[in-house]
Amino acid sequence: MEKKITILGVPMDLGQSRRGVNMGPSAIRYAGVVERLEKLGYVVTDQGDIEIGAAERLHDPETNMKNLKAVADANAILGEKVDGIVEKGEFPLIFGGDHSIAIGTLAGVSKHYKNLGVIWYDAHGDLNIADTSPSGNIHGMPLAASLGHGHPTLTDIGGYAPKVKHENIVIIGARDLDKGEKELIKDKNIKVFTMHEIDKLGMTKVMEEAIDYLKDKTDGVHLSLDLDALDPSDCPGVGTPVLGGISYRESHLAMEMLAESGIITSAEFVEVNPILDERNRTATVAVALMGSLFGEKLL
Ligand code: 6HN
Ligand code: MN
Ligand code: MN
Ligand code: MN
Repeated sequence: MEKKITILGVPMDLGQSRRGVNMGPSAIRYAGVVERLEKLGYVVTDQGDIEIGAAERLHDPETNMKNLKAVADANAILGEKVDGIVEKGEFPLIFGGDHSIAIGTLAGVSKHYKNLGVIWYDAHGDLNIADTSPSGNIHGMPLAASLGHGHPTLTDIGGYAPKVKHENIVIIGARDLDKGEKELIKDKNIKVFTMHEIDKLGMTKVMEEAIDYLKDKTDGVHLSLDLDALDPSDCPGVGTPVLGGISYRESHLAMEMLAESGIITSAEFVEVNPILDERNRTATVAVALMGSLFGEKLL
């Protein structure tokens, strides 16, 4: 991993319908992320937050999407910023904001790799397109958009598509997939470790398989970590909690194994909503997991 980490906050709340997730970056900073990473020997630069445009709050019946333009505009700016961070040889560490920001992060990262891998750590697949979305919320669409599926306003951000190939992604923690998402997973043979596999195989085996699956065919791997992948008892501060999630300890193990593997080249932590949280627990968990991802050891 690079020794220089650059943080960028994205106070995006227009990709879903619950206010407060725009305060995620502040909550993560408040939980002590910079100090935590500096202690590990990294040089950390915080570029602050990018600006998010005004909400349209329109559910456009034509597109079945909410705030399409504002979400797309912010992601285009995010993509350019992230591109600049990678250009300088630094590790981009992005704080959401809702998960729609993965579209911009991947737009910025992916042009630097021939075969970018993505680990999507999430209760959801985020593989909807407007036609399959039950909500019209763009935070349920970023992985699909990055694979080239959906509205061109989203898929073509950064001026190219797709950002990633179906065979280069791994979803971990899924337990709430919509009908269209399941169809896409089967149709494209997307690698998914649902909670069933995590229960059955254990997190060690799941991570070994996930790392093996990506290691040789990718030249960089982005970690997109949605805090709702974890169980709501550990991470109550998320907008779309789903019971029966990954535990705090299993998540540490997953991050530690990623650190050992050395494959991760960029990361984002999303969906922290301090308004829905209890004493900033979810942001605190996020920062603890970043510690493990960047090599923190217990002994
Ligand atoms: N997330 N599948 C649901 C939808 O509305 O498309 C939920 C998406 C949640 C998205 O948590 O990032
Ligand atoms: Mn998500
Ligand atoms: Mn989710
Ligand atoms: Mn659902």
